[in-house]
Amino acid sequence: MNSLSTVCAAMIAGATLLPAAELKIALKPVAEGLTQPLTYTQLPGGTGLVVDQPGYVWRIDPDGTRPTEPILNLTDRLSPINHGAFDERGVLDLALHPDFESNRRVYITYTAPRRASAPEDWDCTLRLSEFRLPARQPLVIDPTSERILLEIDQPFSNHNSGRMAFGPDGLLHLSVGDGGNANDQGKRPESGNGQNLRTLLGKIVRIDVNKPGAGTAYSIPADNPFVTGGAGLPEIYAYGLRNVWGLSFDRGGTHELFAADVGQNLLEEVDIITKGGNYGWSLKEASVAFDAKTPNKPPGTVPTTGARGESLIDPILQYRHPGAKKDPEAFGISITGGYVYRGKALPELIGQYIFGDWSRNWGMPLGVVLAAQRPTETGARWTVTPVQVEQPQNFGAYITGFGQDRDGELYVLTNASNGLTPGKGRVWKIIPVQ
Ligand SMILES: [Ca+2]
Repeated sequence: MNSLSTVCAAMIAGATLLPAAELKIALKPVAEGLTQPLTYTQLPGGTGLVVDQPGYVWRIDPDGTRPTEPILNLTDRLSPINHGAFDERGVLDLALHPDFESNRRVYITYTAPRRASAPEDWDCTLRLSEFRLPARQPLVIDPTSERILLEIDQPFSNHNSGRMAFGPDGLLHLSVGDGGNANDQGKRPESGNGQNLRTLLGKIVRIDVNKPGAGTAYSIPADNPFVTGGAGLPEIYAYGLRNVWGLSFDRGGTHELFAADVGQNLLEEVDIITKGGNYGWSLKEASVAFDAKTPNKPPGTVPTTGARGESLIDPILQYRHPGAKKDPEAFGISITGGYVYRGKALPELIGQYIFGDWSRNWGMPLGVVLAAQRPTETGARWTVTPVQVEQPQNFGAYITGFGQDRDGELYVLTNASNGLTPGKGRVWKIIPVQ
């Protein structure tokens, strides 16, 4: 088979219909004319904030209007990005401080130009910064209020992750990608960042943003897993992750931390993150063994432990990429994490983890909304069900993120193109079918 017919076969496979969906939703437009929205969150009172990857934070007023000027423009602080093309750099996430109403602090992650101390052949520096959003009108994030908390150099342009979630402990959890390229084969000093406890690449870090530490703008929680013993960097909370795209705490239940980890060539996964957990990458891709030399052919022997004898934790769910054969459990090629639904409008979704996949195919906007149901049996995998978008019909978009409002209702963020093409990005609210 020549390469063109391989591509055609893959496109046809990606376009085949999903199994009949038991769950149905409608999407109500919230914002359009964006480029690639990655985050939707709400201020007290219902004003929405939307992160648009090329450098903007927009405000959606409670009446639904979006002012013509962004609430924050970070374009002059970003690393170079490929406008009009696929790119994983830019503004990546925004999170409100748990005490936002009193301190008006917001946290933003973005890719900054490579800092002077980074190796010359590395790409950019992931930056976590605090900003202030004063209560006065007009409501704008003060760009001069930036306080840089953490910088992590990135060897390649992709796999920056940079997703944030404040826990019930008040601590900031930040996912950091494995540094990119592919197969966890980084640049100097070495490859295998996911398992390397001397780098923050391929990790979830947990820090206290409320007080400075020794030589840092943040402090290390006393019970972080590597605070003592010297086995790893003290910021590390969990490791063995590739490129988490979607990090959220369940606002109900036992407040579990869900991370959707984008896979390499075969499998997408969701993990429930626990302190000190090793999630396997790149010894494993989801539940199968991984060898960077044969990324499409998992070795037969599946490793069960990391370098220190610790158990490798399997995902709570995983699914395959669509291939040449029809496969009802091959939902897409790049997972987009969401939230456990704790809203009121869609009772049938309560307690399910609502997420999606960017697309079933690289070249076609075939994003998929998915719901995962917790198993009744301890240790069993969660059951994944496709969710049918009934309205609008022909919902053709790449799914770039999910959002949650003050009431626990969920939002879907989309891009009709696979690149940073102005005008193709939208935000939708998930509502019942009318
Ligand atoms: Ca894993």
